[in-house]
Amino acid sequence: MAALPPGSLFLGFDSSTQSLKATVLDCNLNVIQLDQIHFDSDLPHYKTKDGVYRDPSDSGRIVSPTLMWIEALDLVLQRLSKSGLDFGKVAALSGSGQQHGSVYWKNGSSSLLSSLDSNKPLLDQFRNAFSISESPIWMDSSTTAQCREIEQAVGGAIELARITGSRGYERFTGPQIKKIFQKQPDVYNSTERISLVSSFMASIFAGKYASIDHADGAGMNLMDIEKKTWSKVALEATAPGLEEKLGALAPAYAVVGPIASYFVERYKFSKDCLVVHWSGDNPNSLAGLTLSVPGDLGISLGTSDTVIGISSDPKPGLEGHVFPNPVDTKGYMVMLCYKNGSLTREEVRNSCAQSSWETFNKLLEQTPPLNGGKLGFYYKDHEILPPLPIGFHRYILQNFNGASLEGVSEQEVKEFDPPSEVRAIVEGQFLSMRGHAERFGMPVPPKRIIATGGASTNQSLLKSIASVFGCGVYTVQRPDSASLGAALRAAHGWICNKNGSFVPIANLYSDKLEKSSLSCKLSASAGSDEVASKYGVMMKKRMEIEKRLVEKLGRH
Ligand code: XUL
Repeated sequence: MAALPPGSLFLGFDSSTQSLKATVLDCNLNVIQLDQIHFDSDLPHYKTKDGVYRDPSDSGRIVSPTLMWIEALDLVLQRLSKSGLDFGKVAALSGSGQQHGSVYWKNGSSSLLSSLDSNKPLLDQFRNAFSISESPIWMDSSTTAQCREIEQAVGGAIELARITGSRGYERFTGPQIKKIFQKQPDVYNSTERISLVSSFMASIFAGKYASIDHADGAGMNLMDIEKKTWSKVALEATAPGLEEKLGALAPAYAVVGPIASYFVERYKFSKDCLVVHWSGDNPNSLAGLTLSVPGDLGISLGTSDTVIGISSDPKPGLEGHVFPNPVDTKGYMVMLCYKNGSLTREEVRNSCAQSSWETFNKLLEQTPPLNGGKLGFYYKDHEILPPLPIGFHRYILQNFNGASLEGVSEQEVKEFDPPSEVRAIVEGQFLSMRGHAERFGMPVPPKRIIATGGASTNQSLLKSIASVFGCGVYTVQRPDSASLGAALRAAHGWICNKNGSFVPIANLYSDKLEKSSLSCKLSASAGSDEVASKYGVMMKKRMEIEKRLVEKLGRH
């Protein structure tokens, strides 16, 4: 097998909701450089809040300006160059896109892509390239009607999950495309190509339309996850002439092509630098966390909180998502996704802990596990799992001793004291993850949990995860596993290309994992089995209350 050439570098990006990050790995898989563009503060003229626009006139509509992502790309390359990165050494690049978000290329834009002028910034050249200037993103929840229509057309929610890996979800790209087709047919008809955020960024680097990869493609309610082709019934249920606008699918480890001459001339990349297909941030995190056996669970604590694991024989159902594994030819990844992650924790921090994480952590640590039976549901944004609207719901469990639910009843209350509120949001989020992971068939208890994402640097949160799940929690050296995973996948794509066929990703790091930036360490030991079992009882009650809330308030 070919080895990574000495002196070569691999560049990974993460085009996420709030920022564009870049991570550079050397050929020993050590991070040598990082940079980040924060949309709200570095590009204030777009006037985004948390990288998005929340549309007050259309409930649940959440979008981001497509051009902002392009401007961020030019800016991050300039910053990397200023801090001394020799782009000429980059053998391959790849990236992560926030999943599900979509970009609509106007008729005629393919010739624009292939003829970029390296004397001009990217932004100037793409101003007229899109038929829609605001890309719908994963936070959008305005397509419930389209989800139900698609489910019905293919034979029901379970059938859609069986084919595509997920039932209809508002943020998934198929329902978003259907809404555009229904509400703005002219716009749909003037679109020659629809990209995901991932394939959109790859297209710019390659100077031609890049395929959607199998892992991110599974987040659209459009791909047959077994055959890894577009599903005819799902396409038909969504919009006419769609297959042509989506282009062919490709494995994540395949190469789109060499980098476009624009980047060779403007940033001095080598003309041999390969663009490896970009994928979703969660699939790339799976790669970056080196999750490899069923029972390894990844928990990403970011704008969205996600739980990811791997499975050789997944059973898609009404809960969670199944995607092909981006670094394997056979396996799958399974995932749960929560919209109310860091931003909601921050809201409670601001109202109960004087806007300070230090105070928040102190309050968390001074309250007992199980919170004296106080249980909370906190949705600052429309939640995905469960499908509930904005709202906070608080309960006190009467007669709760953690042994069984016999004689336990709940009383709804208006508020908790600040310390209880802090513990209630933290325990509530992790209990929900445990409950849904168990129901989705992820191994219980997990063998180990690897935590990542911005909030995984918070030791108090890690301790809570360890005690709710009853297993050790590990952390990687860097919390940004999506851009690290993308850089690793760039190296993987390079090796597969050199080899002329797929190479298991473990071959890249088997002899050097401990010495590389991919190594992980135990950050919180498993809590006591007794406490974990009491949390198990509390979790059952939580799932009961959640079911009732969904029946009463949920999106159907
Ligand atoms: C996953 C999802 C989010 C985004 C965040 O389904 O919607 O995790 O990928 O970038």
